[in-house]
Amino acid sequence: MIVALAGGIGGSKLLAGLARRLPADQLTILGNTGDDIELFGLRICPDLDTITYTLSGHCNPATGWGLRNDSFRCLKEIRRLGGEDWFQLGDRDLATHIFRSWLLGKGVRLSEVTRRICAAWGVRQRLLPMSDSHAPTFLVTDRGRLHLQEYLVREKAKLVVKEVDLSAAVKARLTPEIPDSVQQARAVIVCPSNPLISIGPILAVAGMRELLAKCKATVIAVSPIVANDSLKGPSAKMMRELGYEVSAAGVAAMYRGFVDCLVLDRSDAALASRIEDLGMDAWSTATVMKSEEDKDRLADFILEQL
Ligand code: FO1
Repeated sequence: MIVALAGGIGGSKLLAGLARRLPADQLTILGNTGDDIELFGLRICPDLDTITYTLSGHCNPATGWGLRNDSFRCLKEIRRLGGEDWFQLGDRDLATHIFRSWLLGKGVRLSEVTRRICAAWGVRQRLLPMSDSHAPTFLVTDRGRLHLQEYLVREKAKLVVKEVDLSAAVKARLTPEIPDSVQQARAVIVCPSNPLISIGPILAVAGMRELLAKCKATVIAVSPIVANDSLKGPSAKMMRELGYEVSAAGVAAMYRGFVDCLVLDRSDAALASRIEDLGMDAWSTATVMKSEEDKDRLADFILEQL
């Protein structure tokens, strides 16, 4: 059994490779729900949905989120009625949010709702939300405290970040499925997702770091920072603003204490000895995933080391 911790877009790339290489019943994914937001009375879980749509082959390849060939007629009507339309919710995507919100309203756990949505999309890997409680991430910026999606999407990640507020995740509880799956795992893979806002919330849930530090599995993280920059998204900008070193060594420092090996890009191989000084192995390979072959190659590299 392999357990993978993942956010949305960056994480899904490696998950696509792992899913092609492993039997479906041997891959369990712990998905970030710190990105979740309530809009129009609906619970939107962007990372869980990005993973589901990617593994089912229906994700929009142009954006890395949402559904391929979706339309936006409902959102247009919402705008006409005076509602906000900064968060692009497609018509077919909305069905997922309506269905999820309906079940949550009846008291069904998010883990079970996610299982039903995955089954409907033909996703046979196990996708577990990091918690059943709603635990949104907020950012304290130079223009005040915002929900993560307001910062990322509405403000286009332009504001200066002063603090990542994970207090809701800290108060959230792990689901019973999570310790069970980590204890059965041969390896835990931390996908190349943003360490602050995608992996950070998962690690912040009470007991998660300790669970990973004590488990028998080899814990392998893939650095999302290559050549001192993020490949996509605001990881590097946020790390810089919050005073972290923007490098694979900076990522290693954030994961110190529970990660056994950090996979870094070949171009960063010179950082290996600094990373090893932090008490973990450093393996370098090509980590940039532009094509499906790149995703398979990185998945193969990781699985070959186990
Ligand atoms: N990202 C955007 O940049 N703009 C959007 O309007 C947007 C809408 C959206 C709707 C559903 C969904 O599942 C994801 C969506 N995303 C959008 C992606 C999302 O904001 C983030 O990239 C993730 O939360 C970070 O992992």
